[in-house]
Amino acid sequence: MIVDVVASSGSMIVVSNRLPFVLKRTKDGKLIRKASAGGLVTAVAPVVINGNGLWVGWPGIHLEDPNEPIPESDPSDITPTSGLKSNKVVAVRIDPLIFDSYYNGCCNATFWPLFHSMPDRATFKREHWKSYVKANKEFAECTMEALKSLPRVPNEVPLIWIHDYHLMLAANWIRQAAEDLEINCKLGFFLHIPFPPWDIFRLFPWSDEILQGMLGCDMVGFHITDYCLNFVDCCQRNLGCRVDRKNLLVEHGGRTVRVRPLPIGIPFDRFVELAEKAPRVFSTNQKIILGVDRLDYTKGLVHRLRAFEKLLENYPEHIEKVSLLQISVPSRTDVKEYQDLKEEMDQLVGRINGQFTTPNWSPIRYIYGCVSQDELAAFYRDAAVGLVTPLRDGMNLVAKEFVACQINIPPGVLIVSPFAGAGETMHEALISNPYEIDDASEVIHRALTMPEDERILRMNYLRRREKLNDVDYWTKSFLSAMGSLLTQEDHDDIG
Ligand code: ADQ
Repeated sequence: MIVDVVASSGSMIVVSNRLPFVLKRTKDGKLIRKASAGGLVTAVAPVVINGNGLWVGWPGIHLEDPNEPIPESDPSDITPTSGLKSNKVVAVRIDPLIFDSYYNGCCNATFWPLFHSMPDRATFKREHWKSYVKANKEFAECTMEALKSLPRVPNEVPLIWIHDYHLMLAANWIRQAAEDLEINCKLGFFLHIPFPPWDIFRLFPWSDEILQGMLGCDMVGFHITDYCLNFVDCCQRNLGCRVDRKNLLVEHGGRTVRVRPLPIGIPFDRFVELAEKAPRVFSTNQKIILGVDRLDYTKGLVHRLRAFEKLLENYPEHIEKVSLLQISVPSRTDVKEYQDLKEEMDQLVGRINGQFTTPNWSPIRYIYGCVSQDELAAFYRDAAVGLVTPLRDGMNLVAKEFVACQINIPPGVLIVSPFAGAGETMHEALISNPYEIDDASEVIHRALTMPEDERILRMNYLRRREKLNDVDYWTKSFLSAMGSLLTQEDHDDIG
């Protein structure tokens, strides 16, 4: 049962690498806020605002003056974070060189590829690790300041919710500092990317420290059970912890840590509303296959283009009838691997279009940029096929946004990679292994030729599940799992 945990247990402190908005400096030196509107922010911000909470994170800019105040949101801002007053925000300040080596180095050049099971792309540098330790300490200290500032209410225990691979060490320091000061709190962690199997994880030279950091929490959440089992396995094999695989428990430092699969959802109703309002975007009768991704090597974009090319070679009946619309938002553009990927994509799109384009038709339409939420909803709604084929992905929200917007009857078809968390939970999608180009092209053909009644049946199930398990449900599930710790702690025991 989902309960109103924050109301019953006290306030919440959210800790994430980024605050739910970024600060920008205008030409005249004034600091202003720029809102972010992702699903996570939409779901978590109200809990912080309504539950007397605080949000600890880096503000997106290096602030030199430690006393410079955080500005309030602009009166025209109608995003969920507009209610987050500056006194509810703790901006973490980190030396720019340390930040660069922590964020671009350890987080994005080591953990990102390693946790996506791509160790060949990972770099292991002692300097980056040292910066990661320093940055995590900084976040932990800021969180402690936030915790100390909360009013102490009898029988209420503040919850601290730490997000993602940037902050895997912080929990342990927070726990120790809180214990020293005799401040009661409960700590939870959620990892948004996959947790890799032991033989990959142990390649990281300081893997013990990572596990010890995460085990500073009372509960550790992942998208799916496989990642939970990987984590439990690593705790046993790296640290020698006693574990209970069935109940997903790890014993560490005299405490029992719960591990839970908590698949993230999207703001389903908001996407439906957008899809209902958005004007038509495609002027032709051609069927559109849609891909929407950050331009990242984990998303399988090169494999996807090759599968589409194979489709045109093997099934020429789709020529002039089907186009692939690939929308890729620029990401980590100052990193060489990402620049190389952009180059490869540009060349591949050029080559395939050069080979197949006719006077009336081009096979690939490629947008390198961000599109608005309204436009995105219209693309999702009017596409015949949603192609979500990452090589590895924690969950993948695009698959969920696509089905939410599929309000036309008959609907389109979703294709998902089995290597995304979404492939584990969205059972009625067509599953396609992106590494096997021939098979991937067959699956696209199957989607394009699927009978209407099968499309309706599959999409109905997919939509029903995502509506029920939306992002609010996810937030409440997390809080509920944390909250039940307050009363059931004594029962968690590895027998
Ligand atoms: P990401 O790797 O960023 O998230 P994803 O879950 O697909 O991946 O979310 C991307 C978001 O960006 C979606 O909401 C999508 O609408 C938006 N987006 C992508 N391309 C866009 C474009 N061109 N224009 C506008 N918007 C665009 C990480 C993990 C995922 C996990 C999420 C949440 O890597 O596996 O699902 O966190 O936990």
